[in-house]
Amino acid sequence: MNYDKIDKKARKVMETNDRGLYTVPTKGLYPYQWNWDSAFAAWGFSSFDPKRAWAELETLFQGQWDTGMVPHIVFHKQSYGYFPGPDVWDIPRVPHTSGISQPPIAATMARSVYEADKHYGRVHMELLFGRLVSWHRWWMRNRVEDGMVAITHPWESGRDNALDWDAALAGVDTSQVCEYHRSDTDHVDPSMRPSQLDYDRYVALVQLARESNWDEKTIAEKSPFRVADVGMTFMFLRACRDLLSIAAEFDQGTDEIEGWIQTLKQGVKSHWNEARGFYDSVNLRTGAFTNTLSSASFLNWYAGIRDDRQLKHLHRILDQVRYGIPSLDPEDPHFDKLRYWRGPVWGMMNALIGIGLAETGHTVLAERLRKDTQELIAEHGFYEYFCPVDGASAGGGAFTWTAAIWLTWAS
Ligand code: 2M8
Repeated sequence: MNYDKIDKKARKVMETNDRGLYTVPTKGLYPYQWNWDSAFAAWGFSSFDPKRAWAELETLFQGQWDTGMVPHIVFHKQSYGYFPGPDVWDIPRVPHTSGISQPPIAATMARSVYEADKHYGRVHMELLFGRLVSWHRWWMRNRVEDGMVAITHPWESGRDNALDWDAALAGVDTSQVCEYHRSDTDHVDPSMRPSQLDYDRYVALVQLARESNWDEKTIAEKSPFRVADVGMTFMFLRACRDLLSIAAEFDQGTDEIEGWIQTLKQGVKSHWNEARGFYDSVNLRTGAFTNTLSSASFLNWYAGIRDDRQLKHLHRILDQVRYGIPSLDPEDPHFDKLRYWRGPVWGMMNALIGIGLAETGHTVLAERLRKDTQELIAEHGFYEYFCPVDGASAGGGAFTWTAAIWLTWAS
């Protein structure tokens, strides 16, 4: 396999999705700037163009609200063919944005971008640092409960139709959902996307938050959906550690961030599902575990939590599928090898899990994940996700974050 050629293709994917100062995840299916996709994109750009990498992050933060929240989509330019667009969110600000957030990995990726070229990055980091702190503060103030990070919409998790959300979504009333046309299934086979019932519930939750004027307290009181997402807690804890390291290097105060890390480390304990023997999400409306072993459960090492109790699950799963790590345990009755976040393997999740494993000394496992991902991309292309059983490509093609992790981690 000629990796130089694939490197070139990866850059080409990023260039094709480049809209000047931000990238789209892939053209057609996702025509706007997405939050954590852009963080991955910045990391990818840092391997060949630091200037462009910083622009990606800085453009994302143009969407930051006065509250500190950084939205999951920034609608810089109108583009038809995606639902829900800016008219549905209906938020009076420019640039237009969605009203919910997404996994806060920007501090982690900003640190990587900075470390790739400290000389060029210094001034950019100085400018971005305060914005990162205010976003993290927003999470701590509004979303951290018992040290765990709560999501108010499945889209916030980045793992839209993960099984973790099913029980909480069952309480969402869809009787008042307006008529709408979902565009995702115009681009991708519906069997690889969330169900219609899922979509109705997603839209109902957007309507509820819009009627609450996007006020966090009102949403917390009114919404039936509030889940402590194990993936979010791990990724946020990791991001706080990275923010702390930046703060120390730039002679900024560290006490507040250290406090956040302590709180989140306590919260990690509440994610441990003793009966099932894995880290799990918690339905905050009932206090019940979701009993879901997803790829996000394996982000503990990435968060700096050196706990090997899940290794037996990791080995079992890797023995069961050819390409790890699937987004849902293949032994779960809901496992669906091509349906989005209910079975497929995602390159960027492998990258995060693999980095965590490598950092904590599990080098053989980390290398297995890297090789699996390398093979998937080299043989099938820069797809959004893949079948963990036979590697078949799935979802959107020419995907930014798949190209980004090729350039930075998989190749
Ligand atoms: C997917 O989510 C969007 C909604 O945000 C969608 O399906 O319409 C998820 O995979 C999410 O994690 C990702 O950021 C987004 C764009 O790639 O697509």
